[in-house]
Amino acid sequence: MNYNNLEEKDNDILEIINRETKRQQEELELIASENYMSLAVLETLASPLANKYSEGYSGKRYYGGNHIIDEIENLAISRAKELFSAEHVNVQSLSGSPANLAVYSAFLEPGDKVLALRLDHGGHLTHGHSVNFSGKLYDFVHYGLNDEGYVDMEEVERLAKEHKPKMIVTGFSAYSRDFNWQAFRKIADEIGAILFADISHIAGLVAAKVIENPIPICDVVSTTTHKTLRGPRGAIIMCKEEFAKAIDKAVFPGTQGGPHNNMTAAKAVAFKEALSEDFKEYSKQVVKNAQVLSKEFLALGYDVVSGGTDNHMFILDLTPKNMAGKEAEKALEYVGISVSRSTIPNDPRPPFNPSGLRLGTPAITTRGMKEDDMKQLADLMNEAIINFDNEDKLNSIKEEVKRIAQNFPLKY
Ligand code: DSN
Repeated sequence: MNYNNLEEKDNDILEIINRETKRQQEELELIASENYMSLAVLETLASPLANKYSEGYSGKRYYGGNHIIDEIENLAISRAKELFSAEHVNVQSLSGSPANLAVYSAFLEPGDKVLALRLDHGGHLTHGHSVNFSGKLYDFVHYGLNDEGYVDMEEVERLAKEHKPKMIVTGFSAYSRDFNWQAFRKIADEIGAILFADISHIAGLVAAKVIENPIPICDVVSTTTHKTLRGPRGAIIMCKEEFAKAIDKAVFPGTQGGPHNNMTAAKAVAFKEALSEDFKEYSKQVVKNAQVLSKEFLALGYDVVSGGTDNHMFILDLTPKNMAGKEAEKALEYVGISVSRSTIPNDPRPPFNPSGLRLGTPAITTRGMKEDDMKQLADLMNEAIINFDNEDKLNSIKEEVKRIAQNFPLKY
């Protein structure tokens, strides 16, 4: 990319940007929540749209001069509606956590009961963890995974009937299997609960119709826009028309001020990209790559939670290798492969150094990697993990990672 003006004004920051860009070029990204946005999305983020304050919604702003910004927001909304078959979309959410805060505040009063997936079984901090606003404000009860590593629907039903939560949360940040949205709908209807899906991880796969669309089934759905959806960092909230006013009020003025219009426009660009045939092919490849990679690790003697994956990620259980997540993450970081350590269900190890790694394929698939590349990648990662204390070996793996990354260049 061209940074002529920055070069003139601030070489300190430019030098750091260049080093980070080089790192992204030369290393491989297997963090399940990361991706590489297109140059078109990136250019839009850097546009003067960022200068404008636009509190309010199209046609009803609290600042003058917003008639063109209204066009941006309307276009983003109409594209998101088409992409997800949504009745109503709010495109102003700044990120996943503020989006979830807005959803809760639209439907709940402090102290209300909510049922969600526990964090250490694949849920998210904003799904009621005690250190997060969600766990402090609302009374969360948690369901988990069964011994096979799948969401335990019997437990969901039992807890729903026992606690009668006002809301049931579906969705996750570390779970590799399809959710049975209809089964959740049935349980929610039986107790009169609001059904909320956080599809931040799988939104791109939903948009590409690789995964069943929960939006027509749930009352409200939030998603970030930068993971499998491959857009700018940010989020949107989708809901049934009957909840539109409550959601919009909860976003602004309830929990946010002015929207970031450059980000709204970049979301619109990403939605257009996601409506293309290319994006459907990309999304299918993301899942194929994750499935092949998980099989390769099983063949190398690792365990995989639930034995495989239906989406873009899986949780590698390092127990058979007698390794801990933090050490494996560190060895992989050394050789230029970014991953995030993860708990496995009922992990005997502490959360800061758990037994697993969460691996995802959205970013390496954007670079153009295919099934054949997964075997080589699994072999290299295994070598790095088992040689975590052998610096010479790690250095030679690092060179190999750099060589592979250079074969799949980024366009930045
Ligand atoms: N940080 C995101 C993830 O890695 O899943 C969720 O907040």
